Amino acid sequence: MRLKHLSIHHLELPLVSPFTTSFMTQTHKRCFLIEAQVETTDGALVTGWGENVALDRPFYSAEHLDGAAEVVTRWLAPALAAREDLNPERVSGLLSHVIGQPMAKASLEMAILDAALRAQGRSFHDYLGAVRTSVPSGVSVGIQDSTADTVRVIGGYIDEGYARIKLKIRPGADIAPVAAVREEFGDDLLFQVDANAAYTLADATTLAKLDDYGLLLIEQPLGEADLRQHSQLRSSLRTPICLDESIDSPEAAADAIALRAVDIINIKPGRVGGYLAARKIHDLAVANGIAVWCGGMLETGLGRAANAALAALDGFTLPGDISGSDRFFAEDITTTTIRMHDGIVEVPRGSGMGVDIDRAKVEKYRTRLQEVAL
Ligand code: OSB
Ligand code: MG
Repeated sequence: MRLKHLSIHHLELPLVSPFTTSFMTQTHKRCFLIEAQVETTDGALVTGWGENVALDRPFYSAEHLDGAAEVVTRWLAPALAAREDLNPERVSGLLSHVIGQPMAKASLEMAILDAALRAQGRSFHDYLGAVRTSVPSGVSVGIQDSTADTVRVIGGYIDEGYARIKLKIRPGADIAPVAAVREEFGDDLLFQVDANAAYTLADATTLAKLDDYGLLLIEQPLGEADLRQHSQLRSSLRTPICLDESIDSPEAAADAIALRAVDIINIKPGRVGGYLAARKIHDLAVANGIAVWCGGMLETGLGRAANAALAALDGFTLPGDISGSDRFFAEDITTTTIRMHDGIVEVPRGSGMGVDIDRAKVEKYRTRLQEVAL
């Protein structure tokens, strides 16, 4: 197949409530969707969609949204356009001369993958060889203004039926809210925390206090480049260490495992360069006895559908950040949306990534449309 045309739809969706991490507060979700038009070898024109998960500021990873759009349009898409023999499995190799930019690359590969699967009438779930048709649904809870608010907000998600709670922490908003949540909801609650790189090794004593609360894991306590320090911290904590920001490729995952820096990996397809790299990390982790779960980046219904399919692979043994669309959005841009019930979400299994784009909703939330002729 051949890539003929890209439309980049820049979107801004209001969040139902502000989302605060150790690095920023988001009130809106900004992202772009790539609509790729491809011509198959038998001459059919097919459209595929990809979602870019870069944040609008480079505070979580080195990429930012407008930069990712520029990288896609100036360097990535042109590198694919010349090829008559394009297929999803070739995309990452064709883009490897561009250094870094995993989220930009992931979004373009996703659009090509969606188009290729739609051309075959095949679902991503089937393509992956996933067997489970539903996955446990966890929710990521932002830092709240007070411990009382934390308990109230988490209580709401427990009442809704979420299978697992992840609470964002930062220095000064860590032990007290964690202790209060355990006290209120008991030891059976599947509960974990995410520091988004807010600590250093000098905080090892504080972090060790979390060992008293039976957490499933602590996610990314230290800086993204600090594999060696995570290895050192790991030997002084009982709470399992999960890496998010540090794992930006399959190679980084292999290094973290070799350095004994990690017990559990949060796999986010955008952060690691795409869904195919995500599957490689899954396979590598399974082979090394490392548990994985699927992370999220406040995706729209498109990205969440694809994440749910990925999370249906066997090695995803922990609940992911695959909450219902209504966790973040009053209205989504896909015709069917992800819903959580009884602690699970069903994996959408329509053609391609499993869901269809609602063009009226895309137009409603669109701030800019870029056309890229190739
Ligand atoms: O660290 O997992 C994270 C959102 C934006 C940036 C980083 C993270 C997150 C989340 C959201 O925790 C999880 C979700 O999409 O449900
Ligand atoms: Mg995280």
